[in-house]
Amino acid sequence: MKMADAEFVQGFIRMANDGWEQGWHERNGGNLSYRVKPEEVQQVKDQIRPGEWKATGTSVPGLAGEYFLVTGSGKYFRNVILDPEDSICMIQLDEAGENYRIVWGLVNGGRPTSELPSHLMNHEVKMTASGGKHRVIYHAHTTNVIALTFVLPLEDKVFTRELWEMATECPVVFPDGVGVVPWMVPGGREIAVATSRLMKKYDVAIWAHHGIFVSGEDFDLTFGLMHTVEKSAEILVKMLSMQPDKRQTITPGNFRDLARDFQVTLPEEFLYEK
Ligand code: 2HA
Ligand code: ZN
Repeated sequence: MKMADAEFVQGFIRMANDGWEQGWHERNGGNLSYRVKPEEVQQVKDQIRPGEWKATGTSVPGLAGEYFLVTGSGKYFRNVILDPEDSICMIQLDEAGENYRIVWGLVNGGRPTSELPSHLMNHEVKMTASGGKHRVIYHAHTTNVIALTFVLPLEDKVFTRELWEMATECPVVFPDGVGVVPWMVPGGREIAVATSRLMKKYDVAIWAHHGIFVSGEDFDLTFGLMHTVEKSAEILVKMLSMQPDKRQTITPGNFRDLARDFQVTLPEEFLYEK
């Protein structure tokens, strides 16, 4: 089967294009990775042409030998649907989890996303925490969440509570809350370590003045999580633009009622009195 026709590659391409259409991927902004299932690797094994081993910039022994689809460094999300072979690639990790080789894609040269260390370290943490279920890591430059990082304190408990209050579905969609990474230089191991530390607890990590990382089991759940967080942020930006204070809101008591009826656990640390 041609790689780009495989269902998992089609799902990856559609998600990249959905993100572009949301306006989250100006120029080469954002990146996406998917941990490929062994049976999916089998479907496309005649397309695989292993290249040279190169350093990932980090160490993820828990992901030894795994295959990933990833967007290319400097590539534009808006081009993924038009020319996937130029914009994305499939890589394989070595047995130490320290080197990768491109096995398909990036036909005109290039390398995987500049945020590969963050993607891989998040995959390692989330794979363990989810018992192998999480497969998608997605980074986007979401306008409203970025705007909020200039006006809200950069604290997990503030971002979680404010985003939860903006839409009733939020505590059900991200009951563990969201983490916040202060401004850091992107692209390296240091920001990857900080992000993956938060990903042990959350499925969402906000990068101050930059964007969001989310993790999920499949393309629908992961895109849906990004979309829900960003939509809630948009409502908060609109609300703050109308007036600085809320006349009424969802209260800690309301959240406890919601948690009971929807059978989710909402940590009490986020249900503080203001
Ligand atoms: O340009 O989003 O964080 C890709 C990025 C880097
Ligand atoms: Zn970015």
